[in-house]
Amino acid sequence: MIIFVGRSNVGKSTLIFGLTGKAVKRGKRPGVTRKPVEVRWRNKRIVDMPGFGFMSGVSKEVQERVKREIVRFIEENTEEIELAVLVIDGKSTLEIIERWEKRGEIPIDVEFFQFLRELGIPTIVAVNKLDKMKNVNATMNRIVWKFGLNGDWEDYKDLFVPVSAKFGTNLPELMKRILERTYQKRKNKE
Ligand SMILES: Nc1nc2c(ncn2[C@@H]2O[C@H](COP(=O)(O)OP(=O)(O)O)[C@@H](O)[C@H]2O)c(=O)[nH]1
Ligand SMILES: [Mg+2]
Repeated sequence: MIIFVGRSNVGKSTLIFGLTGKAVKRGKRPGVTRKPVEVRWRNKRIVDMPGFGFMSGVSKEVQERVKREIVRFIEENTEEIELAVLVIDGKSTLEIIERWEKRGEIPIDVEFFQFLRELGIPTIVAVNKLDKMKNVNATMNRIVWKFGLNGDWEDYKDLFVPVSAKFGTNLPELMKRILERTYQKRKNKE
């Protein structure tokens, strides 16, 4: 099973479609009313998770409930999840992360990244909306640093992949990284 996690509106569903050609249903208020949505692709289960974090018009309690449900789903399926693709919006992510940091909180994307690592779930961060990003290199370096890793993007090109789900930019690279990681897992199990 490969899961796609991230905030609402970062492009999870668009990315799954871009990679697999499978359309995932979109609810009227994605992330709130939706359960994880599953499609099958190359004999794998691809799961589009509800969006976490802030959504306009959604109460703090509902946000918290959605987050708890995502965490529970991941904990209950840890053994089965061979890879998580954490999708972030490359245009707005740094601003959002810095806003959380100023409040003394751990940004939710960073928290999920660490949570997945603690569970030993291989994770790739798809930095989406590349078409809207300026200074890609500098932005990617800062993102890597904000996610708590030492070094530059150069050192983590297999983990942090900028893409444009909408325009298909760099999707072959992301696909390659996904297949590498899922193959690795299989090999380790043998
Ligand atoms: N500019 C741009 N917009 C994108 C990209 N990927 C998705 N979007 C748009 O972002 C919005 C949210 O996409 P969606 O896939 O529904 O996000 P989800 O809530 O994470 O599943 C839609 O309007 C998409 O067309 C991208 O790479 N570039
Ligand atoms: Mg969606």
